[in-house]
Amino acid sequence: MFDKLLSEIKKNNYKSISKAISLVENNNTDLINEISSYFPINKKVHRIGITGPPGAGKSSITNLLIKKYRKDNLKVAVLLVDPSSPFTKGAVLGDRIRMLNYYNDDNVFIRSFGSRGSSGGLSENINEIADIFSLASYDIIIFETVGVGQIEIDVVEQVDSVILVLVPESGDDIQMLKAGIIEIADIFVINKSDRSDADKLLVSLKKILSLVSLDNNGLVWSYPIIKTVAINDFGVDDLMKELNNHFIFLNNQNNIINNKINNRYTSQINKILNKKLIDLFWNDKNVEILNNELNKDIKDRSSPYSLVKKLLND
Ligand SMILES: Nc1nc2c(ncn2[C@@H]2O[C@H](COP(=O)(O)OP(=O)(O)OP(=O)(O)O)[C@@H](O)[C@H]2O)c(=O)[nH]1
Ligand SMILES: [Mg+2]
Repeated sequence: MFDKLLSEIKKNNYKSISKAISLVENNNTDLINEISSYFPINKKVHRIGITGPPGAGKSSITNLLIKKYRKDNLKVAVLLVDPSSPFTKGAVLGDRIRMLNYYNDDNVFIRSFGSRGSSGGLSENINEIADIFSLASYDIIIFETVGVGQIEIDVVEQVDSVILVLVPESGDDIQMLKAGIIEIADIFVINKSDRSDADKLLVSLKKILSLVSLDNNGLVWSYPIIKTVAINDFGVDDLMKELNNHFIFLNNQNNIINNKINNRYTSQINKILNKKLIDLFWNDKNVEILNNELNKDIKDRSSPYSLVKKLLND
């Protein structure tokens, strides 16, 4: 059914890639199944997540990474998960304009996604979206997300290497570290290190990292902290070096990459199961039980828990 679309994707046809992504994002199961039938796709795309608070410099860093990867003749896709906050819309527009530098480069694909209102279409189908880029022979996919909401965390959890970008002056960053992103991050960046207090953050970050047990199946990854000044292209070469090191690390330490792959696989199975089970569950009989309850006055209804109990007959 999608033979033509898939063969165009293999030829790196921008429009076809874009169309396939939209279809997948809207949970087009036919296409998702066809993509799955190519599974496993051999080409290893390095999936990079770059996350951090609004305005930390994620896009500035991403822009430099694109430039540097292109110098190495690698194909790069950048997927921006738009912040849901209306306050940052201007910045998203800015990202688009800055990234228009690559408009004429067929080997750079840039697209932004709304994280609100897409009902998780992106985060639910990250694997399929990554597979589309594998088919089109991309080397790198960068997912830029603002590290706040669940959807963003869901995205970041499914990549190979996670960069957490922090800035010296924001106290909230430490809050975010507590919120669990620190366990997901592989590389820490202190951007805007041209400002004072970068070293203060470096010290507290080191302290926090020494407290949190970052377990990678007993294998040692150094969790580098890199100071950068994106506007001067300072430190981003080091970041790229660490990204490459991390990818090599993942691929050398078989049990780790397998662990990541296994987690991804399991989460995909769960995702499919959730959907199928819910669809199966809502047969006519169960819909009737729910409707009966809805027809009652609110004060006469069973609690949601007891109704579920009744629905499950337990
Ligand atoms: N002083 C200084 N400013 C920087 C640095 N890096 C980025 N900026 C500026 O910070 C602002 C935000 O940068 P972006 O790259 O758009 O940040 P972002 O994290 O992508 O922002 P959102 O996508 O809106 O969350 C821009 O005005 C940049 O020019 C830096 O190292 N030093
Ligand atoms: Mg940005």
